[in-house]
Amino acid sequence: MNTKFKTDVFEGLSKSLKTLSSKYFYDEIGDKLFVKIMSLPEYYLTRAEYEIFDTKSEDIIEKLKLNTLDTIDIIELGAGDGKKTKAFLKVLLAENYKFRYVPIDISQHALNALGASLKTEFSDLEIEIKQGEYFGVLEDIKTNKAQKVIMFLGSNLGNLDDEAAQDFLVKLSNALRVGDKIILGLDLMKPKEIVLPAYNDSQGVTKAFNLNLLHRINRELHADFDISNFGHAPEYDEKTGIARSFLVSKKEQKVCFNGDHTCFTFLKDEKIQTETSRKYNDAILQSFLQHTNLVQTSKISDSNNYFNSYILER
Ligand code: AVJ
Repeated sequence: MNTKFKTDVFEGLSKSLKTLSSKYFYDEIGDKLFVKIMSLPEYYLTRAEYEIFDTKSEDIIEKLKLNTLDTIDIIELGAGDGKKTKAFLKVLLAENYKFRYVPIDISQHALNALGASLKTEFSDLEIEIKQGEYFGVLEDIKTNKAQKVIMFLGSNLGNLDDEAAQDFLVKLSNALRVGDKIILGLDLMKPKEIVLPAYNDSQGVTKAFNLNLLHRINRELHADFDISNFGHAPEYDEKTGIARSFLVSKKEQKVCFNGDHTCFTFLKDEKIQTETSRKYNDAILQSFLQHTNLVQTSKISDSNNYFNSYILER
């Protein structure tokens, strides 16, 4: 069960630039911390994207140019808490579109919670929960002839390094049929005075979120990280638009797994990279779409121009 986690951690800590994958942030505690992050004053991303869905869902729907003859599959990659999606589905229902909502997530727990809250809020909504990896599920429903709208929100694409993001878009485009659409939510490049505090909030929630990864490794992989010996250090390069978070070793130290079975040494100030959060602009997205069958047909921005909902079409 933990073997993939363990190999990934050992591999990452063996590199000359130590790395841990941000996908391991989201255990039970990590999920709760991320919910807190979403309402932090400094974390503008969620508010900006919610504003788009709250005030401009009509506009998004119009720009999707949906074929209303058939039932549409609205497929969301990553279930989330559904706040933005609910604002969107509400308008689709009000405009009498015939659709099914299909949230895909790796976490059955998150899906159950979302499913239950949707059932109470929208009794007429047709919902089909799919537990699994995005592409596994997309492959399974590829034969389904319905027009698809894929929702991939929250700037989650930004967690992938550039090459991986391009591969992801190629795979996504290959899972779609001509005429299918994507709503892709991306955080935009902006001054570091705005980006950095979003990853280094004054209450220390993001720091706790980052350090939780070490707690999780201690708990699940029987390591002996002394958490107080590590600091939280985000960086943002305005020129490239790439934000990264690091854990920094406050002193020279050794961390061992399973007693003394496997140990890793850390120099004073040595960093572990834990997360990439790329910020986009139109040109970067355009260049990433070059190797896909996708075209950008519109974009909708929030009032601060912090965040874009891009509409793509296969
Ligand atoms: C959910 C991946 C978009 O990178 O901004 C928030 C996760 N990490 N604070 C992001 C996150 C630290 C978030 N994404």
